[in-house]
Amino acid sequence: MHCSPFSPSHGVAPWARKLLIASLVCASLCPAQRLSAESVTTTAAGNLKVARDFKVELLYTVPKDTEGSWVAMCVDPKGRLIVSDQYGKLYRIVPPPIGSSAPIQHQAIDLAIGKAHGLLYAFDSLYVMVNEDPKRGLYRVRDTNGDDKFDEVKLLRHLDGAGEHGVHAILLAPDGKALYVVCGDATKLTDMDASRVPLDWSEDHLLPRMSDGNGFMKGVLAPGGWIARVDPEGKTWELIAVGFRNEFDAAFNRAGELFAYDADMEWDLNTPWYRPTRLNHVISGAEFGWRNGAGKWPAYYIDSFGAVVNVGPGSPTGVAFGYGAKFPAKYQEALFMCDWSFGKLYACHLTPEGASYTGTLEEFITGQPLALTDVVINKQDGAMYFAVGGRRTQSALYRVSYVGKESTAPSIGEFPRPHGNSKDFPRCGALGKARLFDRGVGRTRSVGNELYLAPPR
Ligand SMILES: [Ca+2]
Ligand SMILES: [Ca+2]
Repeated sequence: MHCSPFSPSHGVAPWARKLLIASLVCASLCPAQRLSAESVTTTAAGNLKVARDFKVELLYTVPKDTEGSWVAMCVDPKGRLIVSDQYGKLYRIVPPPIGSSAPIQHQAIDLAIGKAHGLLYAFDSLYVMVNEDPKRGLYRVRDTNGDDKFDEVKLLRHLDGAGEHGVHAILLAPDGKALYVVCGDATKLTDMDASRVPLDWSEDHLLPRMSDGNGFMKGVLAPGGWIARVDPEGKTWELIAVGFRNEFDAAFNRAGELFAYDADMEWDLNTPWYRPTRLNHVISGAEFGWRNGAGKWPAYYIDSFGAVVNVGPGSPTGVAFGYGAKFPAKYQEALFMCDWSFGKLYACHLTPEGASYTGTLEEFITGQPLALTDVVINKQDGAMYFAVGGRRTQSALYRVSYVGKESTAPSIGEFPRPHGNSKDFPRCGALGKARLFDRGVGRTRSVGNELYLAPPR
């Protein structure tokens, strides 16, 4: 359908077009390093621009013909990485100790599972968000006999959403009791047992809409990309937020607040309705107002919620907080955000403001090409790992460690909740001040200088 993934054969796929834009930009700036879907090669660590006192190692160049191109990663409790080929298998990787020049050890996980955009090790299981397969959806993979080899694959819920706008990430809930599932706008909503989002979305247009260029995903209407909370057995689903374009990944901060890095529609550039790629603070019950073409909600709509940071053109992929990294405190607390098309790994430094946050972006690591797909922190060795690849391009695994003199002691984690966050009154939006409503009793309420919006109809 519409947007098959990192597939070079689909010229209308947004990432394909972005690659072209990146290629044109690159061609004008650095003719010797042109980027194209067919010719992306591995960039040596020494050719990357890296934040001061950080070191990057190219750990592994993925043999494209046999192991494909890696787009998702997670870390297991022993500090091993599990990665997924976009169109193939899962692999388990033992990275060499930091400072050692030994090669990585890795092996294929020989089970009928792979083709994932999201991986998570939790509840003594590997959760896999299978995308490029007719049997796509949320899976649980376990080692049932304790021999350190996975042997059971169980489909928890089929999800209807293929390709680059389909089934994406899976996260552990901050209370450690549930999972959060992240899906792009081509993923149909699955049956929900509950919803924090008022179930009354519509296209909400007064004037006729101009559809996306070339009619791209014309039939894909509200609510767009969505995030749901799911129990570890995959049985009970609760809708948390909707209205994203294509948030490939998301992450919780220490305070339990969720952030998603949403995509833009690059064909909207220079139109009044263009929304840049942006970091959204995913508050309970939010509707971020993605709509096809000219119908999308601008950030100033009172019933939407703006961005923590507007990033600009790009292709958002993996995100991760720096918690657990042996980095200076500033970077332990940063949210790392991968941009696939422009080869930028941002460190976003967040500051509470009102009921939400503001953030400043730092280009932590950049390269041409550096088609970033996912980033994780390995708490066992305190290093960051990131993968490049996607759309069958040349893939590789890199490691980032801190080699400067600042303390890398665990940050004390004083990451305050934004003002106005409470269990009883989930925030539904903010433009400077908090605007909350009480879904529990269904009435409007104001506290202090905060305005609580009317309850859902
Ligand atoms: Ca086993
Ligand atoms: Ca990820």
